[in-house]
Amino acid sequence: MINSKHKTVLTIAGSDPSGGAGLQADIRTFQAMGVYGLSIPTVLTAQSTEGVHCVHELSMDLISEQLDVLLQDVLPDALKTGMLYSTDTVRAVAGKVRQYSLHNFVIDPVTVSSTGVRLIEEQGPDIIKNHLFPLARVITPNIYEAGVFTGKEIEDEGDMKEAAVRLRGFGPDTVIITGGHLKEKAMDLLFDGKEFLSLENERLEGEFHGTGCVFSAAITACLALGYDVKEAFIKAKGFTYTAMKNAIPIGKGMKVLNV
Ligand code: PXL
Repeated sequence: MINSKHKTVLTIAGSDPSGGAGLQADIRTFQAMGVYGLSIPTVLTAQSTEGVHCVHELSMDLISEQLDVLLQDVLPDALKTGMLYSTDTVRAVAGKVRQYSLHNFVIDPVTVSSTGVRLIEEQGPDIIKNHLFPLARVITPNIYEAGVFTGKEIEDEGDMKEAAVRLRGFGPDTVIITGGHLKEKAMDLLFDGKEFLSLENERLEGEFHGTGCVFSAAITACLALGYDVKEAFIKAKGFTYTAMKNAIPIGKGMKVLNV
């Protein structure tokens, strides 16, 4: 039941009909964490647990209008972005975050799908780096994305630390790099400009769809609930790990997280 004490959390992201990733995964996560989910789709995809078939952008006018109509009514306690796809969308979102003074902004800088399909325009990463990162409370790239934004591939913990420092130089308050795909161990690393905090866990066997979406959505929910960034990191990590452990094979492809 919703009451006036409820926190509202907005996701601006792509639609994934399988619900494993994207907007639908964000809303499932918000609901599980006890916050009220608002959502603005940026693109529609045709996809299943087996992969992304195509991406269809919504018009800029529609994305801007969705933002204005919603934000003139409800100012969320936190928000996150997922798949933005076009440079125009990135610019529009940056403009609205400034215009409405939105806070607790978490960026999951989505660039490719787990199956290797491109989820952003060629110039997208540069525009995200220059226009969106400076507005963020937290950014949550995985090691592949961190490599795209810094221009240097990440292979070990040392590379991760170096990348976190460089990424923070682009303007976000805190950087959290997720290292589930690291060779040596599954480790996530936070850097807030003062210190590092790394959280490690046993690697889980199998392929999972939407881990980055669920993790960043859980952090966003925690910020809305008033946790500080380190507490949000620890809670979101535990939440995501449990959801991965209990992941369900709803289709023929990757398992989806059981949030
Ligand atoms: O996991 C990244 C991601 C985010 N958003 C949407 C996606 C995917 C991956 O497939 O489809 C809509």
